[in-house]
Amino acid sequence: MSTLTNRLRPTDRIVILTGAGISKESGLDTFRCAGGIWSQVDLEDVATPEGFARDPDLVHRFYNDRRRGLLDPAIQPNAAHRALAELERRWPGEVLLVTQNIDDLHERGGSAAPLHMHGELRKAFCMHCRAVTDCHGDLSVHDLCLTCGRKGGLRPDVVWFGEMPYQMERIQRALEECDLFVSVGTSGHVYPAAGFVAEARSAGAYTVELNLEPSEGASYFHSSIHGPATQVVPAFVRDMLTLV
Ligand code: BV8
Repeated sequence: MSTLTNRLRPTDRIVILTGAGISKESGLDTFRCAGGIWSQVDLEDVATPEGFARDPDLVHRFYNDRRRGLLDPAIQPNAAHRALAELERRWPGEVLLVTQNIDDLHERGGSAAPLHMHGELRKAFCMHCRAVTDCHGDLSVHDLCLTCGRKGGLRPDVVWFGEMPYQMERIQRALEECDLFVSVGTSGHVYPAAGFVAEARSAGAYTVELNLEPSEGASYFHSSIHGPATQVVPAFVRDMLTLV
């Protein structure tokens, strides 16, 4: 950490990428850990446009269950979400929080505007008129779009495999310009997110991984701090804020 704090200035720009690991201690499953989501259901069936075309009811059930799970009072933002929100608030330089997660725990933990590159569970997308609307209940093929009034076009506003993640140009610009890239709770398995560390590093950023264990992209990081997010993230933010 001293290497990092010796070289950082409070005006430096930070890009943070989070994955399912940051929400694990809040009670949400990850995807590729033992017993994770992709061990319970085949991603081809529920996280691809082809799967949705084949069986929209199955896909709606999959996302309805996860959306309902977010309403469980036991599911709350944790100390890692809150620590990143504090860093956003107190760091004088620009901080861009990019999340692969489709839950709303960053917002509920105090982050002002997380960039959901893989979309959001609590949003619906109409394939007829392309409107994105809030969605707090179940979705089905029988629902009418509140914007265009047509039926059968609503899907979760979630980026599936083979689909373009959101705001990629904005993310690429931030990676080219940042001085520090921090990855939290992601396996580094899914692209293009998994390639962000290499892009940031080649553009001159210092790169740090905060994860339970080395990710698939571990070799790209200047430094790694391994442990549960609710321990390593608050400690990392505390060290960073000694510079402010
Ligand atoms: C695309 C849906 C064209 C939402 C998801 C090269 C370049 C570009 C694309 C590709 C490429 N190679 C392959 C591809 C295609 C594909 C891909 O990456 N396939 C993989 C399987 C190889 N990518 C795509 O299709 C993407 N789109 O390519 O469009 C394009 C091309 C170029 C540029 C732009 C666009 C679309 C990808 C999005 C797919 N949608 N999900 C949903 O249902 O949630 S992806 C899915 O995996 C999740 O959304 C999640 O966001 C994502 C990543 O998973 P993680 O968050 O990392 O979770 P995981 O379980 O894997 O890991 C958890 C980590 O946490 C672990 O490391 C664990 O150790 C750690 N952990 C656990 N507990 C804790 C912890 N850490 C800290 N504390 C703890 N307590």
